Parts: sequence; structure tokens; C-alpha cells
Amino acid sequence: MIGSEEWLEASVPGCVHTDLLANELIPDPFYRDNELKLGWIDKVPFEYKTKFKVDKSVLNHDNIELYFKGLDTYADVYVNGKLVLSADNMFREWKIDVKKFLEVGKNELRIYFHSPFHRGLMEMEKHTNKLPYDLSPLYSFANQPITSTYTRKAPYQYGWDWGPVLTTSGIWRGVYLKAWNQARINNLRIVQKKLSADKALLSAVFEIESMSTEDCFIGLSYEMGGISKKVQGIKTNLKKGLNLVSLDFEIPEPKLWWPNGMGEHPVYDFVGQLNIKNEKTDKIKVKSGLRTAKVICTPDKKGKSFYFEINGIPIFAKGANYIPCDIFPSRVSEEHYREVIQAAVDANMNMLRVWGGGIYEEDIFYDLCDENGIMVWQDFMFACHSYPGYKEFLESVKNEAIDNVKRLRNHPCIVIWCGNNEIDIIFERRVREKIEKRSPEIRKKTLKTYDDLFYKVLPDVCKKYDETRFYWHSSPCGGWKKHETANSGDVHYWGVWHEDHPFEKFNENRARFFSEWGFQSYPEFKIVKEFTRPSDWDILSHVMKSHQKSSYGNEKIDTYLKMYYNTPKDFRSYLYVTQVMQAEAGKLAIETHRRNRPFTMGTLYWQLNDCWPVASWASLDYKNRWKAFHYYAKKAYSDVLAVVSNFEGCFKVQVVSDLSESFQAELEMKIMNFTGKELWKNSLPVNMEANTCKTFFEEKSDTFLKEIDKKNTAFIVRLVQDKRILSKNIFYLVRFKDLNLSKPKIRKKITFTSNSHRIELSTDRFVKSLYLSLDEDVFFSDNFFDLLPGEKKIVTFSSEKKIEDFEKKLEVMSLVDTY
Ligand code: BMA
Repeated sequence: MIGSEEWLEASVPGCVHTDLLANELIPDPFYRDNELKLGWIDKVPFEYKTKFKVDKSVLNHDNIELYFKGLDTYADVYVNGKLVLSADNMFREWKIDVKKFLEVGKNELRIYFHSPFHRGLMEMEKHTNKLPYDLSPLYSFANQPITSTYTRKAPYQYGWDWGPVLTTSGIWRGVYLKAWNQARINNLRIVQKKLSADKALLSAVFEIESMSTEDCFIGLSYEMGGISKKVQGIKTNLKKGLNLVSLDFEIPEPKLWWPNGMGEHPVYDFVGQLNIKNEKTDKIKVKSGLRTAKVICTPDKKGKSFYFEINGIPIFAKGANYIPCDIFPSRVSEEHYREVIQAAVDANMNMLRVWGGGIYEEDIFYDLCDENGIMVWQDFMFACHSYPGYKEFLESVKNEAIDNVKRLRNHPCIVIWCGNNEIDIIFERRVREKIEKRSPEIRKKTLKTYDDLFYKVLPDVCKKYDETRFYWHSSPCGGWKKHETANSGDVHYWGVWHEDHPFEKFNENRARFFSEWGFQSYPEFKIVKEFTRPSDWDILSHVMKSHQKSSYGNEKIDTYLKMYYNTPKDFRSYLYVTQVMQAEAGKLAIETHRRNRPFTMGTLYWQLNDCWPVASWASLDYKNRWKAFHYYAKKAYSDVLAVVSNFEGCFKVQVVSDLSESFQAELEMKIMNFTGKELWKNSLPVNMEANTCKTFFEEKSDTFLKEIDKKNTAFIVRLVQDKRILSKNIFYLVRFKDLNLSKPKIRKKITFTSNSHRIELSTDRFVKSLYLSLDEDVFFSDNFFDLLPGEKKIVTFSSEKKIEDFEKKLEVMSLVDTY
């Protein structure tokens, strides 16, 4: 820290907050309201230094480059006291020729980080006047000036309606010293020109930097499933400077990459080789998968379709919006990435949207999405604000886009580039109105700043560096310079939550593709205990309110609680009921969107994960523990789903299948009262085509449910194939607060074998959203489920050690216990 005499240990990759924390100079930013005490950190500069050894053999190279994978953000870099770089964009990679600054033996690298807050302010002051019309802030989630839009840095660190204001600085990605002679391969891109079952026509495009004109040989091999093959290399001539060399080749019987649930997700390893004068000059390794990916926007009677087509098959996108896993992204471990992607896979998702207010993710994130068949909707990092359009800013964005498109374009998982999050609708709804009143000249200029970024700079980069991928200029929108509408393009549906629409509106609200919708909940009591003291255990306490970043979050939750649930009797019940409410709302939305296929072809809820412990729309908490919604989402996203709906006077049972093959099964339906008595039942054969939704049972609600005591019954549907349950669903006929639930007698039988616990549960009457909890951090195979009388439910969890007094420690509660 500047001004302090002492140099402290620091980590690279890292950031100032985590370094200060490790040196015990600041308290844990997530504990109680500590965040509010740390606002000084982004107002002061910090300096990092290190010594590194360069030996003669390294220094003898013709070129030595200092390579930063990322610097956050305003960083002056000095090598042996000489300024070699002034960085100003967190999302860029920086490569500096440092040969002339290095010495044999010890060298010093020093980096001075300016306060992002002050530098942002300076940029803002310098350029606001030059902007035709100051549009910032359109809206602000934090109470500080929106300097963020003038700084190319992760927007969410300036505060969001689920995130703290912890605006950090630091060497957030790796640093390398790269030495080379003569020529090197900077980049290898695998371009798919034609793909069919019998062969893939590909081109390997090498970007080679050469110090002189040279004859060279370019070679390539690829590996799949342990078998390596060499393709015919080429001889060519390199000119001095940058060269693009294409090597066309074929892969016979290619192994196609498919989204999760549709098939395998094989990833090929490619090794590119550069030889000059029979010497192996350089080598590069990249991975890629073979698939075609299209976004189909075809006009039809209602508007225009919007869906993803992979290898010629229309895919219903099932997934969530993804935000960075930590407010300090440099400390996210590989293990954490594995868990979060695994949680998406386990919940039967096939798509994640990397939302534009976060970061272009680490390579490992995309590697894991490749390996697991998770398609990625990749936003560029712009969200919810107007951004400036001055020359230097556009240039910086262009370079940032080039760096990231080039880094990520070989990943088969990425299926769309998207310009920004919600700026188009904000422009439509707010800015255009505001500027209508201005002179035509100002109006023109203002709109130009938006168009320059999202209709020119970004699509131009995509076209030049990754022409095979689809570019969509904003999420949501209705098409090229068209508003979002239900009938074309993608939609963010926030009527439920932001506009107080009842959950039932999910039924009515139709769109081609829901790229956002959601509902908030609190994390579990166990987690709340980690960041609070007992005196904070009140939703309205100062500390709890510091972990609720939506200005009207608690109000909204209360409004919906009143609509659907009995008032929770205490703090713990409150936390639990908010989770169940979020889960039920999410279930209804997902089921509705899926049964509306093929009109609707995708649903991504807001949001998968959290970046700190907080009340939020996430289905996973900060430590990737499953909230009720994640368990519900897993069921609602299962490949085969039986759905019940009661809407516009029509009671329906439908089956949705995302399977690529047809199947037959039996649909068993019954109405049961809460003590387990069957009041009605029916069973039908089901013949399902691949990838469809079909209605099997349809009655007029009034007539069908006339004699039914709705407060004491539920409709249960099972889809059974050879005694195997493909899908099971329970549908309630009234709102949850109107159910006549009574205290059940729940029997538990617990067995422990090696490292796995098995809990067998049964009940004498209906149990709504049964919740198992333990103080130990364990993962239950199922939770928050409804338990029916006469049913045996097995829940397992693994734990290395036998938990002492397990029976006593295992807590079981359900909705009836909360009021
Ligand atoms: C969406 C997102 C975020 C926000 C969320 C909840 O529209 O794009 O900006 O966090 O709503 O309000």
C-alpha cells in the first residue's frame, strides 16, 4: 500500500483485498457488515513488486516478452525502474517486449495500481463534457458515482442487486516471461468448414510471428480417445511480422460434440508445429470440438423463431444465468469451477449464460463446459448502463474483444456472442424518451455512441475473428435494431418479481426464448450463521439488510409471502419458506416454458450462483450448496417430464421430452387426499416422439375438479416405463397457504455403510417440501421434496466419517412447521 513503509507478502494471481486479508490488515469482507468498512480500499493506490532471476540462456533470445494474462485495472508496470506499460483494461492481455530492460541475474518487476475509483472519476470528468449527452447513471445498484462505465473493469464489483461494493485492484491473472527466437506461433484456430457424419472439413489457421522472411514447414496432428493422427503438413514462406497460414485437412468419421442430454461431448486435442530449416521452432496445443451451432431466426406467422440448432437438431435450451463465483475472481479455485459446472450438469442443464456484468471467464470454465456439454451464451462485458463512445474507449473495447474472441473461439461450448445485458431495452425505454426532447443533432450523436459499440465495434470483431458464430447485439432484443417482443428474439421476463405479477402469470407469459426470469430467496440458516451473530438473526437487522442488496428485495419477498404462504413464525422458518417459494415459482416457470415448446425454445433462470453470501435469485449459494430451487430445477429440467397445468379453465397433463429418440410409457394419474386416500385415478399409454411436447389428458377444470376438496388433495402423475419412474410430479389445486396440512409422523431409518449414509423416510400423511439439515456440510441426494403417505423415500449422502449421534443431529422440517 502506498504510504506504508512495510512491504507485505502478496499472491499472484490475486488482488489487494485478498492480500490485505491474508496479512490480517482487514477483517473478512463477508462477515456481518464489514463490507461497509472497506470502502477506502478502492480510493487508494497500491504497489506490488517482486524480484525475478533471468539467466544468460534466457537473455540470449532475440525476443523476451512480459506477458500478463490480466491486470486489474489502471496499472503502471516498471521493469528495473523503467515504465514499460500503462494498462487500463482489466479484460485485456498485455504483451510487452522487455528484452532491452532485462539484466543477467536479478531483475525487479514493480506495478503501481492507481485507485480505480479516482481514475474512473478522472476519465468520467474528462469525457462527460465530450459526450453529446450524459446518460449515466441510467440506474445504479450502488450509491457511488457510476465511474464503472468509464473503466473497463468487472462491472459487478461496483455493486449489484446481489453483490457488495468491493472494487478491487491487482494482478488478477498469471504473469509470464516468454523468450523466443526467429519465429513463433501466437495462435492456432480450428475452423470448421463442413461437418457431416462421414467427414469433417477443417482448416487450422496459424498466426505466426516471424522476425524475418523464412521458408517453413507447418505440421498438425490431432488426438481423440488416445489415438493420434498426423495430417499432411505444408511448406510455406513467412514474411517478416505477422502471418496467417491456413492448413486444410479432414477428419474422417468425426466424433460430434453434443449438448448435455443429447449425446457425448468429445473434445479433440490439436498440436500445431512450426519448423524452420528442419529445426522444431515452435509448437502449440489447442482443444476443440466438432459441431455445427446455429441460432435460427426464421420468420413465421407470429414473428421470428429464436432457437439453437446443434448438428442440425433444434435444442431446447435449459439452464441459468451465470455470474462470477466470487467478488474477488482471482481466488476462485479449479475445484470451485468443477463444482459449479457439475451442479449445472446434475440439474440437467445444457446452457449457461455468462452475463455481461461480470468477467470473461477463466479458460478452465470453458474447458469444463466443453467437457460437460454445457452450451455457453457469452455476453460481452457491458450491463445495464450507457457506456461512453469516445475514440480511446472504443479502441480499448475493440482490443479487449479481439483478445477474448481469439482466446475463446476454439471452444465448442460457446454458441453465441452477445453485445450486452439489457442496454438495448434501457435505451428503448428510457434513453430514447429522454433524448427525444433534445436537439436532433444531440439525439443522433447519443444513439451513435450505442450503435458504435454494439452494432459496429463488437460485431466487426466477431466477423473478423470468428465469422462462424452468431452475434446478437443485446439480451434481450427482438432482432437487429428491433425491440424485444414475445414473438421474436429473447426476453427477460421480470413481471414476476420486479412488477409484482402473481406466479400464475408465468402461465400466460409466452416468448420465444426466456434468457432471464427469477425470484429471490435467502440462503440456509447454516450459512447465515457463518456471517452473522445471533443478535443479527432478524431479516430487518442491519447486518441481514447488508446482505440483501436489492433495494426492495425484502418488500417483494413479503408481498409474495402474503400471497402464497402463511406468515413464517420465526427467522429460521422465514429463511426456509423463502427458499421453498423461490423453488415453487421456478418450477412453475420452467414447466410452463418447456410445455410451450416449440414456440418457446429456451429458458435460463436468473441466476445460478452467488459471489458472496447474500439474499439473491441464485439456486446455489456462495459455496455451491444447493438451495431448494436447485433441487426443484433438477427435476423440472429432467429430459422427460410429466407436467400438470390448470390454466384458462383447462386442466391438462402433458409430457415433454428432450430425448433424441421416441419412447413408450404409461401415464398414471391420481387424486389423493392428505392422508393417502385415492379419490380418482386413471392410466393412459403414452407414445412420445423425440424432442416434443404432447398433451395426453385434457378436461374442463370446473367439471373435472367439481367434487374435489381442493384444500385437502393433490394431483399426482407418474410416467412409468417397465416399473421405472421416468417422471413424477405433484400438482396442488390451491395456493400453498390454503392447503390443510397437518403435522405428519415422519419415520426415519438410518443406515451407514462405509462412506455413505442412507436415510429411509416414510410418513402417515402428506409432507410438503420436507427439508433435511445437518450442521455438517454434506450433500443430500434429494431435499425439499414432497413425501406422500405410503411412499418410501431414500436419501443418501456421503461423508468420510461416521457422524456421531446422527439421528439426533439430523433435523427434519416441512412447510407445516413454519407457521
Ligand atoms: C437482471 C440482470 C441483473 C439483475 C437481475 C435482478 O435483469 O440482468 O442486472 O441482477 O435482473 O434484478
